Amino acid sequence: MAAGVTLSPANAGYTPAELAHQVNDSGASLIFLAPSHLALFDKARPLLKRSFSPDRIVLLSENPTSPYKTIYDILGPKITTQHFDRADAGATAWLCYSSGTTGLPKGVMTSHFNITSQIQAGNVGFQRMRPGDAVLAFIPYSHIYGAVIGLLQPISQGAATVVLPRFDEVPVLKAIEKFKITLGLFVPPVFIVLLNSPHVKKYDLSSLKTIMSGAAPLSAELLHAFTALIPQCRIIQAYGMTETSPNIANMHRGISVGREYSVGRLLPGFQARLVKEDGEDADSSKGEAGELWVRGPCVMKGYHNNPAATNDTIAPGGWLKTGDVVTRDADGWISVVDRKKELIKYKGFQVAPAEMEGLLIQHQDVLDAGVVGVYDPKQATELVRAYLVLGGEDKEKVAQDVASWVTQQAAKAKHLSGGIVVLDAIPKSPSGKILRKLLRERAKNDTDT
Ligand code: 4UV
Repeated sequence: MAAGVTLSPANAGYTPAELAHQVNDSGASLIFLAPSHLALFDKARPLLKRSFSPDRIVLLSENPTSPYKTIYDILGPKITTQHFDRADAGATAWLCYSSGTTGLPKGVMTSHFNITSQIQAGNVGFQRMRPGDAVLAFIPYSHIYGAVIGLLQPISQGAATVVLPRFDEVPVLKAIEKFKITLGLFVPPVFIVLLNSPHVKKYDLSSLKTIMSGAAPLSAELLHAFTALIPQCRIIQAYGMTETSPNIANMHRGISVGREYSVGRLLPGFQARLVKEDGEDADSSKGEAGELWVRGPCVMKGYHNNPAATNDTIAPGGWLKTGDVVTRDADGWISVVDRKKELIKYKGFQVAPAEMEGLLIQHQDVLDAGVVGVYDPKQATELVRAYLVLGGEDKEKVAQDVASWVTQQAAKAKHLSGGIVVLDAIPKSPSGKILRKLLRERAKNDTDT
């Protein structure tokens, strides 16, 4: 980043096709890889638009059997502090992928200015990081939460960041004890796993001062239950999106009783509007809800190579449409009450229904598909459910084949964890648009998966 390049972080759990899509779409010209991902990259190669000569591939650690350079060959054995002044504040620093309010995942152009603004705005209250703090980040760096809050904010403030490749119960508890973690970055399902864990009591978690929960709604019940488990630790809920670098609002000044359902107040620098279906601003004093539109220095530059999607998302005046329906009380506390956009959140990961439907109809026995999220309170996450019109005789067997086929084609978040429901037809509008709202309503009552 300091050298002025744009980084596009890819999910380590991607399939070759998913990785190839991001490499091609982002126009990446250099690939940084852990040696454990060389095999994945080799499988993606036939799908790539450009060929990568060996000098365009850099390994992140030594691997004696491969011809590629490592990052240490480039930086030297001892990494020293250097000042770079090549990066222009408005240049794209980070290109994460997000489906936004509709359609397929798109590259979100996050500038250096967006990130430094986010770090300054976010480094307040209980989310503040300073030297001596240790932040636990198992949230992937391919997601803006991991990238900005888990990596760049602690580094910029002189705090330590402790990196784990994924969330696993015991390694996480061990890391909290060993590294005296002060700030944990969680997503809602993690609270449930730890609440049910027999191991929690075996570790010293007394260093924890704050845990941030983001990327999906955290219920007041979970918040209270976890506070009872680790009483000295404050749970603060944060809300935001890839397109806003990410944090828009959080409980940076703590929670007040009766406001546990809220995602807190706007971060400094953000302005907000609540816009109703008819385009008018909602009257917050009457408790009216509206789609949250925000503007400010953390709002992305736009979608990479996609001016049409950018124009649909950023309204005149610089207002970014979040796709979330919220209310705001007289003290400015915001509550997310609905999601207007198509997006499904599986354990904080994005799943774009349009991408899943496009994939599913490639299966020979899938005649039509509609995909929605269904909430599972036991895991505190949405699951991915497919409504399918199927060919073939034995529909049950075909459905099983489709489910296992998807596990080969897509990263784990996109597997059909919410099951398959077979329909005679997918509900559509006269213009052919899938009526996902009807499917979501149906999902609330369905027991037939
Ligand atoms: O684009 P994205 O995948 O972005 C995120 C951002 C997560 C974070 C994490 C730490 C923060 O401090 C922060 O501010 C944000 O997940 O998905 C964006 C959508 O996820 C839903 C909402 O629909 C967003 O538009 N979402 C994110 N956080 C919450 C949430 C939340 N706390 N409550 C309800 N929905």
